[in-house]
This record gives sequence, C-alpha cells and structure tokens, in this order.
Amino acid sequence: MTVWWLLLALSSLSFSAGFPKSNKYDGYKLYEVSGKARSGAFAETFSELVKNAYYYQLFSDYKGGSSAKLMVHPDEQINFVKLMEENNVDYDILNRNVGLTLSRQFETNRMLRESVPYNGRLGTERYYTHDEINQYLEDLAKSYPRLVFLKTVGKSYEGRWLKTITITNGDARRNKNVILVDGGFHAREWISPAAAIHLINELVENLEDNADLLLDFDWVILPVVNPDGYEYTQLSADTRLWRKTRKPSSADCIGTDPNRNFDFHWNEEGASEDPCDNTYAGAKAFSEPEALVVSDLIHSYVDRGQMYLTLHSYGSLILYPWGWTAAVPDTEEDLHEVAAEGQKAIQEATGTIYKIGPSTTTINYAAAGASDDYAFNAGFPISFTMELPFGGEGFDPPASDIDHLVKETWVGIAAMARKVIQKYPLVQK
Ligand code: 0X9
Ligand code: ZN
Repeated sequence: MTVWWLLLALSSLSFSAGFPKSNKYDGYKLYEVSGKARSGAFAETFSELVKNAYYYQLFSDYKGGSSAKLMVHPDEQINFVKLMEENNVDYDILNRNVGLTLSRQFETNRMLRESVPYNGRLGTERYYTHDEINQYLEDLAKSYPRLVFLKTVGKSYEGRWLKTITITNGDARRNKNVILVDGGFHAREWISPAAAIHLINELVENLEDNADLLLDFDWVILPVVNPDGYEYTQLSADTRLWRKTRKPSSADCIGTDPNRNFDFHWNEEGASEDPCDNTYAGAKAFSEPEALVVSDLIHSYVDRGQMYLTLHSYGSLILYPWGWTAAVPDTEEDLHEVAAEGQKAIQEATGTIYKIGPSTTTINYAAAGASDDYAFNAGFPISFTMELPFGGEGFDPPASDIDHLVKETWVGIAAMARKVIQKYPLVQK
C-alpha cells in the first residue's frame, strides 16, 4: 500500500520534476525526405508505404518531386531509414521526439494561460481558447461600437457559437466592397486564428495607419471556423494533431475535413471517402454545419466581395484557384498580381520567402471541395489560401514564434488588400 502511494505521488510529481508526461507521440520522429522519394522508381513504393496510417503520418499530401515531411512510429524507424538509404533518398530528422515537443508545448501553453490571463486584449504572447476569442470579439464591439459589428452566424456541431466581426471605419456608409477572411478551418493549425486575431487588432486599433484599407472596404472576419476541433487540440498532447471537425462520421471514426466538404467538385480528387481519413469529404457536401456557415458568408457577401482569404498552415504559400484541378482560371494574371504583392511585402519585411501560384501545381496536389475554389466560383474575383510557415520543430510554431509570424502575415495581407483596392475600386450604384 505504502509503495503504491509513493509511486502515485512520484508519477504526479514527474512533470514538475522536469519529466514531461508521456503521450501517444513519444518516440515518434519527424523526417523530411527529399523529392526523390516521390519521383522515379521509388515513388510508388513510397506512396504505398506511407498509406500505413499506423506507422506514418504524412504532413503534406504532396505528389511528384517536392520534399515531404512525415512522422514515423518508433517501431518503424529502422525499416524506414533502411528503405531511404537503399533507395538513395536523402532525409533529415526535423524532430527526434515529437511527443516530447508536444508535451513541452502543452505545458508551456498551460503556464502561459496562467501567467497571461485574458484582460480584454489578445496579444501575441500565447494561443487563446475559442471562448477567449469570442469574448474578445464581444469586448471589441463594446469598446468600438461605431467601428465594429458582431454577428452570430451559426453554431458548431458541439454547440459553439460562430461569430463574425465586421470592421468598418465608422463613417456609416453602407454597401462598401468587402474583404472576407477566415481562419481555423483545420483544428491543429493554431497559428491561423492567431493571425486572424492580429489582423483584427491592426484594423481596429491601428485605424490611422490603415485608413486606406477601410475607406471603401469593410472587412468581415471569422477567426475560428472549426472551434470544436480547435478546442479538442487544446485538451492534451495526444489530441494536439487533430485536423477535422468533431461530428462522428461513422461508428468508429470522428470528423470530416471541413476543407473537403464544400459543394464544388465535392468528393473528387484529393478527398477521401473513408470516414477515418484526415481528408474525409463528409457523407455529403455541406454535411458539416461549420462549412455551411462559411458558404452562407460567401453567398451573402459575394455581390460586394472582392477578396476571400482563408488562413491555414503550413507551407509559406499563397495559393489561388484552382485547387480541384491543375487547370488555371482565365483571370490567373489578376490572381497572380495580387499574390505577388503579398509575397514581395513579406520578403522585404522579414526575408521569408512565400511561394505563390495556382493551388494544385504549387502545393503539388489537387484537393477538391475546398472553400477557396468555392468562393472563387461563387464570384469573388480574388480568392486565396494562405499557408503560413512551418513551425519550429513540430507541426505548429511554439508560442514564442506567434509574434513575428502574425506580424509578417499582416504585412502580406495588407499589401494584397491594397492591390485589391486599387484593382477593384468601389463602383457606386
Ligand atoms: O489541403 C488543404 O486543405 C490545404 N492545406 S492544409 O495543409 N492547410 O490542409 C490546402 C488547400 C488548397 N486549396 C485547394 N486545394 N482548393
Ligand atoms: Zn489547413
């Protein structure tokens, strides 16, 4: 009995003594393999190999010759390395123990929540919960009643409120053009809601510097499209890498990829019919209430909407349609011109190099049923997915990287918005 209690006491002490709790990613390694893994004779074997979801998690579903990041189960690492070496595929180990990184980050986030409590502002010190984000939107609307309008636009499967914030310059002019931005489609991509929050801060609290961005344009922002997934990833290191929504999709599996659930070429290339897959398209188009909310927003603003921007991670990419096919739209030049402004501004500001281009050939895979193609097809002349940079040594940036990443993202968004404003001025009807 005494020994039992001692063991119990020691195990609960283990974290504070500097031994992070174990989790299901303990011993997993994160590798980056060169493009050779996916070109030439080895390509077929490699893509068969990584289909084994028990041993492999591919963080980018790229095909063709570009490099890939993938996480490998401890029991498979010897075999994996042997295969790479036999086939002359170069590889780097980006992280020697993903579980340890996730546990440490989990603990850091817990401590930061205590040391940086919500105080009416959301800074860049840490990641915030969905409740805090909604509370912040409420508080902003109270502080800036002439500039900011809050709207509840729907409810997630688990009952969380989805709220948009409309930011204006307070001149009370109606029917301005619109820029529609969302974040948090994919649960684990925490830097995306963080970037949306920073964008809101800049537009509301830095109105003087950004007056041109609000003269003839209103901004409508939904910072967390998939709050159930986002909250789930905050529960523990074990759930940190969740991507989908949280509605059960079969007897055994939960969640749909909200970015495969839109009713435009739904369930075609790059979407899975397996409810257990990370890219499951859903039982039908718009089976997910969260995707339906975004589609309603797209339709309600399309008459005035000049740019739709959806924030994801990772890859340092600005992607434009199409993402369901390798074909490109007739207006590719316009899309490219706007994306190039963002790319240039970011490179000048921080040196980060974003790649820009049509989605399918730039990210190297087609993914049908996504929101960017849907918005473009509905009539937004400019529609982008912005993939923010890869984070630290794990999937997403540690809290200490939030500040520079969201500021850099803002520079890119502001530059693209300025180009949009110039190209698509308000036509008074
Ligand atoms: O696959 C996705 O949904 C996006 N990448 S992510 O790593 N954040 O999951 C890219 C979507 C690009 N757009 C289309 N394929 N339409
Ligand atoms: Zn994503």
